[in-house]
Amino acid sequence: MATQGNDIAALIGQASAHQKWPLARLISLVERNLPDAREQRDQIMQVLSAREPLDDCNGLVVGVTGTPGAGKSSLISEVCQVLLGRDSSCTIAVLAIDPSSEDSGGALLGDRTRMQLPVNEPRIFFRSQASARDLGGVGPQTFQVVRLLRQLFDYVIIETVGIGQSEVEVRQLSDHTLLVMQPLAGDQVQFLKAGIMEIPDAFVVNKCDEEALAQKSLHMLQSSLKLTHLALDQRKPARRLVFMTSAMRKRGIDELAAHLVGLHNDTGSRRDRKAQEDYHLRKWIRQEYGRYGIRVYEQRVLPLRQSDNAGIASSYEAREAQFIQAMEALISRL
Ligand SMILES: Nc1nc2c(ncn2[C@@H]2O[C@H](COP(=O)(O)OP(=O)(O)O)[C@@H](O)[C@H]2O)c(=O)[nH]1
Ligand SMILES: [Mg+2]
Repeated sequence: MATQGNDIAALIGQASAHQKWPLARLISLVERNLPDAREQRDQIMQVLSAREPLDDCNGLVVGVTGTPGAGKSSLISEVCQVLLGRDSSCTIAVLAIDPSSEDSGGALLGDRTRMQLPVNEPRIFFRSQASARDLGGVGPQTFQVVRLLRQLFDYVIIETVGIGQSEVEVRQLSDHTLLVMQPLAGDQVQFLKAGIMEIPDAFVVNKCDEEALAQKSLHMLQSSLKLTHLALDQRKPARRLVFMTSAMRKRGIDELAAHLVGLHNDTGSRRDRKAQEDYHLRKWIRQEYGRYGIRVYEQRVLPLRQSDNAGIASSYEAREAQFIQAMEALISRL
């Protein structure tokens, strides 16, 4: 069922007031991958950007990744409660990506209950996205949902399961990534092996319910970090933030929340959103049309936009539409 322009403006008005049904409806509109879906997404983004430029400094997007069971959901739930408690105008959207198949109702339910988010709190919105097709779960539709949510909420927190590639993907979605680990679970060694210690912006060692265990884990992580720098022959080792938390005992949560507030208030903490858009547009083109599609994009779309001084600075939807036009023109000549 198509949604008309007026309806879209009305939906956005209601979603801005954080009404759950209009939010859910808008999300399903931007998630759709049918031919007429692009036009609707274009309309939605235009209404949103008329209110506030899409690449402006809006919501802070935080990616939370780590092995299953590390305590990501529990931690997010605690951090959200602290954030909401600190500031009565604070709004948060939580997007939980479930990489398992569509029939994983159990897993989704599990996460929803684990995240004991306040039920009748209008300032928090929870959404889960099942994505069986993309490894690690971060698909093109995730990016579109994040683009929407960050215009409407102060914080967008994305939970993804860390299975290698997804860490790279989540970085392309977020401004800041947190890697959640369990103490002494051998996670550090695994991450070291996988060579992804460089990806997170900060580490969280959760389940530090006991002081001794917490200290031991901190040392292990610090030596892992040192080794990574040696192994990868990196530039000067950057100081990596490590948070020690216990979601169960509510320890270290205030510090982590304060860190996020600091990032939220710092306009310099947002990653280049135009570059992220370009990454996701190319990813979609590659998925749908392969390397040929990328060549068409680079040769026919980017120069076109550059001539009017826009380049990748023009809107995602404008470049997407031009790409499709270029493909159609080429196909019609066959
Ligand atoms: N002891 C302890 N258990 C925790 C802590 N945080 C989470 N858990 C437990 O660890 C299990 C997995 O937590 P969950 O938040 O679902 O992890 P996720 O898979 O990373 O989202 C659950 O049984 C939690 O109750 C913590 O700080 N200490
Ligand atoms: Mg979880």
